[in-house]
Amino acid sequence: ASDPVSQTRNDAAAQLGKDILRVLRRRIGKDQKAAKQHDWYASAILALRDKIIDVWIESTQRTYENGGKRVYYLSMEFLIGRLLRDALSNLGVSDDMEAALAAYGVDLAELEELEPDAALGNGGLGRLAACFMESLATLDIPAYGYGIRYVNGMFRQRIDDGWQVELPETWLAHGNPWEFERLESTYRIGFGGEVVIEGDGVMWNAAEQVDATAVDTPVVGWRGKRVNTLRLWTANPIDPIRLDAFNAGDHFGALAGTVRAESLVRVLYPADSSPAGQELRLRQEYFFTAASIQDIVRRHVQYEGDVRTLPEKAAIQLNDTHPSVAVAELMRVLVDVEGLEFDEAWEICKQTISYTNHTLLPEALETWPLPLFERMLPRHMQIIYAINSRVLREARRAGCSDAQIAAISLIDESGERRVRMANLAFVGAHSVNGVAALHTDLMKETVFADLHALYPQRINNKTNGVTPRRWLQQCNPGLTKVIVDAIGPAFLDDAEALCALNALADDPLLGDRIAEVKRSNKVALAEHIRKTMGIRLNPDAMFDVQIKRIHEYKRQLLNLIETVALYDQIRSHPERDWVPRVKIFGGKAASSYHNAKLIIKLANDIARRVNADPAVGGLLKVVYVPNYNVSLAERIIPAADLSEQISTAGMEASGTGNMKFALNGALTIGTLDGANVEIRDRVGEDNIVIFGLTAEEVAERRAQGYDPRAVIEGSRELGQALSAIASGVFSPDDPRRYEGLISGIYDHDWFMCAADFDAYAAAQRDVDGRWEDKAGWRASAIRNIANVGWFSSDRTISEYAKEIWKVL
Ligand code: DL6
Repeated sequence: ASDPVSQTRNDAAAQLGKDILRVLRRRIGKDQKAAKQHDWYASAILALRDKIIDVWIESTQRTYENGGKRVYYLSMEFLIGRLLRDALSNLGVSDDMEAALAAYGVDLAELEELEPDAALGNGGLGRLAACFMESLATLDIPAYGYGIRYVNGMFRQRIDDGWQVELPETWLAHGNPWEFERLESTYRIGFGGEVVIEGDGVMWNAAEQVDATAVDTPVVGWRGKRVNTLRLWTANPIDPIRLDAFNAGDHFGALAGTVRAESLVRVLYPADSSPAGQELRLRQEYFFTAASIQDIVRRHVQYEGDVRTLPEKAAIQLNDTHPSVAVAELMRVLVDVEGLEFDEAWEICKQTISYTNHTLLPEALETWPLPLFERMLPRHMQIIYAINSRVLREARRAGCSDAQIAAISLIDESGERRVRMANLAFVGAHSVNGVAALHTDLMKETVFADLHALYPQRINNKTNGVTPRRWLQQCNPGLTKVIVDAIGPAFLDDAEALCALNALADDPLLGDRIAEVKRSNKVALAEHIRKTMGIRLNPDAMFDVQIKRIHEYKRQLLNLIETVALYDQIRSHPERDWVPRVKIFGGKAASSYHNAKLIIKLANDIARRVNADPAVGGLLKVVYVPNYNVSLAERIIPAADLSEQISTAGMEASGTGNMKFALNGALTIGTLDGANVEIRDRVGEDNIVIFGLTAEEVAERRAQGYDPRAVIEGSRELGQALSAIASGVFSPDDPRRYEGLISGIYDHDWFMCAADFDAYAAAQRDVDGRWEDKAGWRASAIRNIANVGWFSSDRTISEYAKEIWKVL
């Protein structure tokens, strides 16, 4: 084309093409003829990376020159997924890259598929950290993410005969073109040993030491304004090999230090709602936290000269309690290394640190056996005692009772003595936030009630958000284009501008275009499922999706029971006008979580039976997509019609999948839990299907002595579905397989599947009715897209920045 814009584009693509060839030759060592797909992949990323580096260096310089405050986000997990498409899109060079590669006969989409999914996280908490990193760069806030460079991240899930099998994920097998090792940023991390008095102070003589070395990954903000750093720590032994031992013939013993160091960063613990409780986990937590704190203090002292101004220049956010040993570590550095008085250090610590809580599940609140903690971190234990004595004296002065003091204490004395990491984070922070309004209220009323009474200003809410770049623009380019055509491009820079769609919600033309995009996304997903699983799906059926970690409180089981009930109904009443549905499930279970793994097997057993039954005539299909991860979410969410957000009310802190689905035009069926409450408030109750007990009602039912058996006896549909499952209809090879799972519902039903069943089944029939009103459904889908811009992580981050970190 000859117009100036196309010419500039062509020039940019041609230049990028040259850059790629140069990289291919100079860094990969190949020419165009010899290059394989993987060589093109690496060359494309390295050529793009060169562009990113320029912005990265400029961003860092700008921060030093402005002397601005930096945000440090400490997180055990960063579920970043693939980076190529994200970086291309945020830099605005996707088309150039596509054209540049096409000139060599290479397809960008195919290269994107070669990128491993960086799964350095379990689920919501880790993905939130990744969305936050992108929004921090987008909002031009100088920030570092600090975490662990796991060699094997989240396990790869294979489904063998319906059972989950865990395999190691080798995401680094082909190297990682995004990262930069920073050998100069290496810190020595100690464990164990003893504390001795030395002069006026104390000295911790650690028994064991490893080196933590920084590995940096650039994080590109929208429109490439800023590039921030994700700094992940890797562990190196101080003595890679003990030659004395080796020469004496102890070849394995000589390498023990290396093995011990490497084991620190080998695996991500694959449980997200119950702490692993193992010594290695505490070692991991201290390892990355101590390296991060030392790095933060080093940077501050180097540029500011005085550690006392730390709170003016650094905001440290603890993502859950995993890094909460930071409170004790910062105190140790300030007192033992920098020589401050304890009280002055304590004020600096509180002003610098803030803490986010992500769960109320009591079993998920981390505590460590005191003897283990003391053995591994003897100096930190002393510091924790010193903090505790100050806090408890304050509590006493405030008139707390013995019971309140016991609840506030950093040490749980109720059984075997344990260090309470949530209490440590709470007292060591100036801000403690929940992740949705309901969750924050419940924090005040339940787990932190006594701490809240003592420090009533500390708890605040920051409702989660998701980055609309990855979760709308990149994963759903078709929808993005339709929206740009309808309301212009303002929403690309401000997701709340999507609300302009409200005025067009009933426009049949827009409804048609959005429905066309949805259908083509469904066709693409169906094709992927056909290729990978051999199951054929009807793209005109309703795609009803529940993808998330498998946990009893998330109630995949409720969905499955209702699926069985629907299956029964379709067979009993074939004459009715059933809405064809495809039930899509996906998610991983913690490897030690027996019931969660059984639920996966049940989903697969139901799928096998239902999908092979000619009596349902294609009206119902059930699919369990293996190895659910970020990349799969990017395929599935744009193709979903119905989003299942059905946790027992009061148990899901927020949810973020709920936001992603609504942003892509799916309707939600859900309980009044977590952020569902706020989604309902924004999209309007006519555009979401809410059912079931509220959090308050759940608590009341439990307090009154809930009797699930009586509930089941009162619901024919539920009783039949449960007895079908329990009696082996779906597991003829092992008829008793689900007996225990189902008797759990009869006996206690902690997650209230029975109590909510009838309401859920009725809500599903309501969904059917809405689906049949095509125009109504489309208008609701548009109203969802229009009103969830508020759930952008840009909004969330700007709230953290203004109210907690004071950087905006
Ligand atoms: O805040 C992010 C995410 C919430 O959206 C989920 O509701 C919540 O379950 C999740 N929590 C975790 C792990 N909990 N712990 N510890 O992933 O956080």
